[in-house]
Amino acid sequence: VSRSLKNVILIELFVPITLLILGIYHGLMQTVYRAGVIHQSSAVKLDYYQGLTLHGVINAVVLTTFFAVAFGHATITYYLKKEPNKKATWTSLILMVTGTLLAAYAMLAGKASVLYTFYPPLKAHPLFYIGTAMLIVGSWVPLFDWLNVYRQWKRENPHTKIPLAVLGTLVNFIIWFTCTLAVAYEVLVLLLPWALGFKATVNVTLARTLFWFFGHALVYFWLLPAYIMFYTMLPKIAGGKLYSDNAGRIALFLFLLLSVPVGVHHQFSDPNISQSSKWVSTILTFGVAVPSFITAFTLAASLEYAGKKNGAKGLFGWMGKLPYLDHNKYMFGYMIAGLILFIFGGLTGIVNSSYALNNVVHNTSWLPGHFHMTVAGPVFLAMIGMSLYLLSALTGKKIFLPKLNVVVPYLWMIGVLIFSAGLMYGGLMGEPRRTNLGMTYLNPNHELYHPQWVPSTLLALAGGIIMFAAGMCYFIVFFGTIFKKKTQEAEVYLPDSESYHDEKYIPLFNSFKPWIIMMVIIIIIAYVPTILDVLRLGGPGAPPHLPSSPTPGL
Ligand code: HAS
Ligand code: HEM
Repeated sequence: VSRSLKNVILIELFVPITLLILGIYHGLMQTVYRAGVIHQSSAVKLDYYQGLTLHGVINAVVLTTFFAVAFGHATITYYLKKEPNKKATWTSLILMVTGTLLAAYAMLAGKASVLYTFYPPLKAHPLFYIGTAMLIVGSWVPLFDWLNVYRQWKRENPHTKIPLAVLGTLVNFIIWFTCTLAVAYEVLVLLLPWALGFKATVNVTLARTLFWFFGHALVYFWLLPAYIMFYTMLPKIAGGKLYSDNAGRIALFLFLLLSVPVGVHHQFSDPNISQSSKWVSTILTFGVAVPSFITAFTLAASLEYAGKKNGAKGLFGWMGKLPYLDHNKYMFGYMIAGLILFIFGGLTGIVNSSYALNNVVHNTSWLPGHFHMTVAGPVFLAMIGMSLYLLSALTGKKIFLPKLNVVVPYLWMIGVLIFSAGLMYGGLMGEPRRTNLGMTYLNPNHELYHPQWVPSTLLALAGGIIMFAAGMCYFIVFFGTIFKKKTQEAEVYLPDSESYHDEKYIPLFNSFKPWIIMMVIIIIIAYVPTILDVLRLGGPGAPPHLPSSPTPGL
């Protein structure tokens, strides 16, 4: 790897991990507000919603986008043995860093407390929207450059299977490019002119719909770098092989088909979208769970094989023969802890997507319970684990405090399980999300005091404290590694699993075109009626109400 690319990747890891200190601090503060430990609207000069915005944006938008680009550079370079273009990598980095600084300024100045979903009627300072747009455009640049590198590789290797990690990276960024087109339109055409004062009003329902066109594909953009690691690295680190290479390909292409057209499942309660569009969204969402089920069974089979290779006997003996605490194989811990969380994250996702059940959980604290077991579970753990791995590989420095490092993911996992259990238990009793409970419901001196939410919020607080402790241990290891002396050759080596069933070359699983065409068709089927609904029912005034339908507007 050239010095230039090394520096780009290292900066792309260093910037978000440093900001993460602020992001994790605000996570803890959220549990403190919610449990009613403090009864105030701000702490350390930062307002409640300002803190929640910083928490969501830094952890779920900045960290994930920077990491996906850095990891993409690493996988493309390692597997295709060709480096991305120098100018493109630096242009992308500069755009992303500048955009992040602009958005960070707006948030820290208290002028953009619009939450990480930033749709109206909440309004931010124009710099927040400009910064976000720059971050997104910066992350587009590598895709077009990687596609060039890929085409060149394909010409030289016409009948070779696309390496799974490269397939995953390209699928992920095609999803990302497609879904961000909608949010770019939302930001540039609807929000920015409104924030700059050129337009007095904004179409809230259209903006929300465009946001969620982006918003659910976003979660798979977060997930796929972790999936790439699970398919290509986990089996090898565990001591075995990937059960089936084709299973990985099918799962990745199914994500390409189904990640975007499911956004309406975030809008089941929006009155301006018809029941039929919502029903289609439920069915497609069940569909997008399929590649994760395929992944669950493929990985379980791969781990079983590894455990048996490591000497396990009996039906479940393999579970005991995996390198959970081997500090030389610490990435195993970061991945398995995330996978265990994802079993619960996935099941709760299916509850959310069931149209009728969604009524019970929507906008309650059940939701943050769900997504801390997904984005703050497999995604976050894989990302911070791999950041450490790349840091050590690219600088030639050994990990600082390896025995502490190996327990970090398990500590985090225990924290998340307790934290999410508290939030979900509370959610089923009606505890709202995005609410400073300490001001009212969790304040014994307030007339709205809800003592039945005391146990659930205390449970979430206990989990939050454990997660915070795990986060601090991680920072000690990460920054400690930066300050160590270089003791080994600085090179990128990614553990690359062999396949147990290495199926022969099948053109359909090695070409993007047919899948992209199918993706566009499914998006049209799901979104044309939805947008028509929004334009028809989401105009000015209250939505029409028919007594025959319990949902207004249909
Ligand atoms: Fe979700 C809301 C439905 C996956 C993130 N989701 C959210 C929000 C976030 C989020 C951030 O339908 C909140 C947005 C907001 O602020 O309003 N979600 C789903 C479904 C899935 C799903 C069906 N979500 C994710 C992932 C996320 C994420 C992944 C982040 C990365 N979600 C919803 C819905 C809503 C929602 C509704 C809106 C709700 C509302 O009302 O607002 C599926 O993709 C999940 C499929 C997953 C599985 C699990 C497979 C299990 C695996 C582990 C295997 C373990 C092994 C280890 C092999 C089927 C792969 C075994 C070894 C041993 C040793 C034991
Ligand atoms: C929101 C806690 C780490 C992503 C929240 C909420 C709490 C919380 C209590 C607010 C729930 C609400 O009132 O609606 C924590 C703690 C963490 C942590 C204690 C660790 C110490 C993370 C990580 C990620 C993440 C690592 C992602 C990588 C989010 C997102 C939101 C959120 C996206 C939603 C913000 C919003 O509703 O606008 N977190 N969190 N969190 N968290 Fe975390």
